[in-house]
Amino acid sequence: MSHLEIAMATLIQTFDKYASSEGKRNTLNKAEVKTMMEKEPPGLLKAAKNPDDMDKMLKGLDCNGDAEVDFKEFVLLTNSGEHTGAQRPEQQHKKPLC
Ligand SMILES: [Ca+2]
Ligand SMILES: [Ca+2]
Repeated sequence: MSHLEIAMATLIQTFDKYASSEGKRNTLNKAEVKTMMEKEPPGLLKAAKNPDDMDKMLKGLDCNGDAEVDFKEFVLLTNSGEHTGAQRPEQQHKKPLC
């Protein structure tokens, strides 16, 4: 497998692990996002370091406004981290992620 495929497989596994823990199995609710933030290594989700950041991030992530993060939204989150490196999210680009 290529690096990209491995990265994608890891994302899917991570998403599934937390998304299936409560409520809908194919979306992360706020509690599931929080658990993921706490348990996963910081490299995966560098955007959120404290609960306030997480709230903002969750709002920004939730493209379709259903208060849960589906896999597409989750991928946008991890991609935004990849592209920006140390930059602050509000500086990366003017338009929303979706
Ligand atoms: Ca869920
Ligand atoms: Ca959503």
